[in-house]
Amino acid sequence: MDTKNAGFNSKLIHAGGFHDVNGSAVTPIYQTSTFSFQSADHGAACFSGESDGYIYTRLGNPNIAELEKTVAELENGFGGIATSSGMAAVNVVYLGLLASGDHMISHNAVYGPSRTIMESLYPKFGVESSYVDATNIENVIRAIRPTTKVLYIETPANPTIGITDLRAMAKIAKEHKLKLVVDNTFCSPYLQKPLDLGADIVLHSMTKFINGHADIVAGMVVTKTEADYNLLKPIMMNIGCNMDPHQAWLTRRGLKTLSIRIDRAQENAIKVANYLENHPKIQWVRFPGLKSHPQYELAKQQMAGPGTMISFEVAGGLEGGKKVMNAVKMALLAVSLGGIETLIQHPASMTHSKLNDEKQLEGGITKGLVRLSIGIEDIDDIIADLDQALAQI
Ligand code: LCS
Repeated sequence: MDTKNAGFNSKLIHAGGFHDVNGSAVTPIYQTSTFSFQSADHGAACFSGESDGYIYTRLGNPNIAELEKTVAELENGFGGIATSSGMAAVNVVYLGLLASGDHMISHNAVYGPSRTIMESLYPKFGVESSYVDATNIENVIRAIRPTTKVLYIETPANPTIGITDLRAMAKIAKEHKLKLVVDNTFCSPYLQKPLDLGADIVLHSMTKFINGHADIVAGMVVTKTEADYNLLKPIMMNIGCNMDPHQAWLTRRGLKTLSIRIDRAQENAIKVANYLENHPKIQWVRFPGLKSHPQYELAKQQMAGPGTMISFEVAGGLEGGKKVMNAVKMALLAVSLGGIETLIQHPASMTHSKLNDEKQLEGGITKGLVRLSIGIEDIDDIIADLDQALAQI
C-alpha cells in the first residue's frame, strides 16, 4: 500500500511496505552481505544507478531500506539514512555539513558525546563550535559568525529537558543561510516533526523510542531535500556505519507500536511528574507537561505531548539522589531511554561525565540532577517504587 497520504498510525504499520513472492506479512530478514546479479550488464546497471537492484549490504539492503523509507515518511522528509548508532548519525551529519574553517552553533545541554566529539575531534580538522543556551534566541544570534554553517539543536535537551523554539531557529537559519539540524531522539516523530517546523535535517538515536525495546543500538538521519540526502548517504556508505539487516528488522518491528508505547508511557510520566512535584523531598522537577516548566507554552506549540522524560533534584543534592537511585527496586539504574521499562540515571557521573564541571553547570546539569525515563509498567508500581526510595532520604 502507498502510505504517503495515510495517517500516522497506518504509516507505523504499513510504511516502507515490502512484499515478498510468498506474501509474507512481515518482511523476511535479508541476512546477507552481498546480492548476486542476473548478468554482468545487470551488475553494471546496479552500480551506475540505472537499475535499483541491491549490491552489497553496506550500500543498501531490503530491511534497511524499509526502515529508512518508514522513518522518512513519519518525519515528512525526502529520505532516510540508517546508521549503526545514534552517534554514527550525528557524525555523518557533522562530516557532511562542516569543512575546515566552518563553525557550528549548538545548545549547551545536548547528549554528552554529541558535544565532546565536536570539541575533541573536529578541531583537528579545523572545525570550530560554540555552545550556548539556545532556549534564549538572542544567545544564538550573538554566536553567529561569518563562518557559521550549522545550527545543531536537541529539544527537549538531554538531560535538562530545556525546550528550544524550533520555528525561531528555522527563521534564524534561513536568514543566515545555516543548515538547521535537530536531534529528535527525545520526542520521536510521534511527538515532534522538526522538518515541518523548518529544519533541514532530523536525526535520531533509534536505540530509544523508535525501536523502543532496549535491545538494539541504531541511528537515523532524515533529510528534507534530495540534495542533502545525496550529500550524506555516501558518507554513511563509505565510512561503513551502516545498520545490520537483523538490527533493522528488529527496529522496524519495534516501530510498529511507537504511538501506543508513547501514549502509555506519557500517561505514566504525567502522573509521576505531578507526584514528584508534590513530594516534600523534591527540590524541583523539569517536565514539559508541568506548568512550572519555563517553556511550558512553547512545548505545547511544537510538541504533540510532553513525552516521557523527567529530570528532578531531591533534597540533599547528589547524596540524596544517589540514595534514591540505590533504593529503587523496579526501575533499572541504567542509561539510555525511550524503552518500555522505567530507567533512572545520574547524568553528571554517567551520560554527561566527559563534560567538565564548568560545562555541565553551564548547561544546567547540576550534580544532584537525576533523570527518569518512564516506561509502560503499571503506574501504581512505578510510584510505589519511587515512594519507597524517596522515603530513604
Ligand atoms: N542523541 C541523543 C539525544 C541521545 O540521547 C543519544 C544517546 C544519542 C544521540 C546517541 O545515540 P546512540 O549512539 O547511543 O544510539 N543517549 C543516551 C543516554 O541518554 N543514555 O545512554 C545513551
